Amino acid sequence: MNEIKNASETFLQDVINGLTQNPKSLSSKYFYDAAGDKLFQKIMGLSEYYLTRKEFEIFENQHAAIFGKILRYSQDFNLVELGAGDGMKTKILLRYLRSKPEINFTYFPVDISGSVLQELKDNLESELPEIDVHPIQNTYRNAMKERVWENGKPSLILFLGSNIGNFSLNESKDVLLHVAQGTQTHDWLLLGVDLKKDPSIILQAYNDKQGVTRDFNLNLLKRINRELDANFDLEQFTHWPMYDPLTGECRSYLISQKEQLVTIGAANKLIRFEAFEPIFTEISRKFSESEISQLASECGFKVVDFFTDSENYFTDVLWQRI
Ligand code: AVJ
Repeated sequence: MNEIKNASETFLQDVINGLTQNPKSLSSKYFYDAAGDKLFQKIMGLSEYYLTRKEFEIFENQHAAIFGKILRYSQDFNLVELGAGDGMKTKILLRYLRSKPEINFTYFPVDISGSVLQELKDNLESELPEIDVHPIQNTYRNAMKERVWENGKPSLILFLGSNIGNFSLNESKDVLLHVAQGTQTHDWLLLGVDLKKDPSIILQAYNDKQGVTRDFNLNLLKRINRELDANFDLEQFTHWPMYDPLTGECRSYLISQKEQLVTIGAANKLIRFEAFEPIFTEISRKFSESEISQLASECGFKVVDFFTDSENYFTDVLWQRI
């Protein structure tokens, strides 16, 4: 009960802070309530959203090569996944590990969303019941600080699906420094990164024809209405994604279509919007291979190998802690 209260107080605090700043912003980590989880699952199936498909291809074709690097050193380890979500792609890796009797591991999926973690746990209990699963509902940084898995064994940290792209450059360094601080020398990080590519391909992935990504973005306002007793009129906000090839940032905004006042009942606050004022809601950063290598060295890792799909759209890069 206490935890639930704290979580919703933090949510309220973050929303009020974000909406009283100029420019206004809301954190994309709040996209993922039960409805947001469902919408993101729908996004992963869209033809425009290549990211999931490409990472799937990498795992299908290269899982043995990836684990060939890691398992040479230890057959007994902690498998920690930051932002596990529904774990669909990870299941390819889990099935492979389970098929090797000499390998001994416990799986620690970390996610901010309790509903998606429960779904993952239920799914693994029925499909891969031999795997020892310990879900952790937490943010990446807090999970890396608390390290409930710590037992002296080596760790492989999975940070897949371009989840690292959701941070500003400074924040992503900070998250990766938390990973470095929470691991030992020679531990592993498998990092899923979306690569810089033709801007039109990237933009379409965040502006699909069916409008699922629009609904996903707008769902944040719906969640604020429901959980924080607010009255956003969803008809009066539009989805606006844009990609900057220089920074590699795909940014999403919600644009207020008119001058309007919105009440956040839980804080007894009125928020004023000017006509066409944006709320910045999400960043999905794309990297080049050289930027990934630089990030690794800045954060205390060395690059062991890049595992990339046939079109060079996406890469799962294996880092080792130095
Ligand atoms: C789950 C953070 C990887 O940034 O591509 C999908 C979320 N946002 N469509 C991404 C998302 C809009 C996604 N990540």
